[in-house]
Amino acid sequence: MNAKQLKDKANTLRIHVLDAIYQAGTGHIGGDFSVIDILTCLYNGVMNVSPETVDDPDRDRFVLSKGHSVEAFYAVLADRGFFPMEDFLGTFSKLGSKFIGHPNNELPGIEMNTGSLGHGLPVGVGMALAAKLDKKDYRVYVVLGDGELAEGSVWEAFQAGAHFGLDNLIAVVDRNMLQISGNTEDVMASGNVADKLRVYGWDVVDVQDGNDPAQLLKAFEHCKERAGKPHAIVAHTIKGCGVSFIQNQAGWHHHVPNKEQYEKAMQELKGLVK
Ligand SMILES: Cc1ncc(C[n+]2csc(CCOP(=O)(O)OP(=O)(O)O)c2C)c(N)n1
Ligand SMILES: [Mg+2]
Repeated sequence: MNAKQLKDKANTLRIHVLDAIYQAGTGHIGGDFSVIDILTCLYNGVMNVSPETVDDPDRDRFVLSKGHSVEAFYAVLADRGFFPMEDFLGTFSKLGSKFIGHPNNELPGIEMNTGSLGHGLPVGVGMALAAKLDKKDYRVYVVLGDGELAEGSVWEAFQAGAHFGLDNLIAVVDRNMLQISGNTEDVMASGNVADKLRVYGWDVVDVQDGNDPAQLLKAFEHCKERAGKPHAIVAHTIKGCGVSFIQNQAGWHHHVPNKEQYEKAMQELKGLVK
């Protein structure tokens, strides 16, 4: 799939995410729209995983460490055929549904339950180290939020990843400059994340537009070609990307659109897909 097709797919999936959140009356729309281009690329060309290979020991592993962006994750997995889209859209966040408000590993294709920030990368390090010990070729992809970088466990994992030379580990930081309560640099400054990770011994690609599949695909390709160090992609994204009044607003981290906002957002997103 080329970059244009991936962007169209991501925007179509934004429409499903909007529907799911509006109908359920809950969800994290800002982080979903920030990360959905990254997830769309990973599951449509980058990672070696499919609905037929969810139990294959050689499959690539994926962990959504910023688990609150689960609506984007469910939409991308449904689109790839891991489960029916209607099951997600029809039951999301309802009593008894497996489609709960954070990733649920009872669903096919979900490796790890996440939501408590700061745990995905440490587990990803373990998965990548296991591949090395078992002499397997699979890669491990972990997506983190930039607010999540305030968790100390993340930095222990960055250190361990370099220590063990885990070049089969790819950490993607969704660098949208916002977290739940405001700008990341006001809440807990991360500064130049790429520079920090280089000092930690990681191979780093700074992606200027982390909502552009063309730039993301190039970065993922680079990671596959380089050996010796773990890889980090610092993806400079826009939180809420795709809807004018949602993007770059901390208040939309966990805000649910009312009817008027839903209709306006839907109109804007449909305009993007054409
Ligand atoms: C350990 C932990 N502390 C607090 C929270 C509450 N929380 C949920 S999302 C969030 C902000 C995350 O910001 P960021 O990682 O930047 O995500 P994004 O901007 O991509 O939505 C917080 C603090 C949590 N889920 N886990
Ligand atoms: Mg953020």
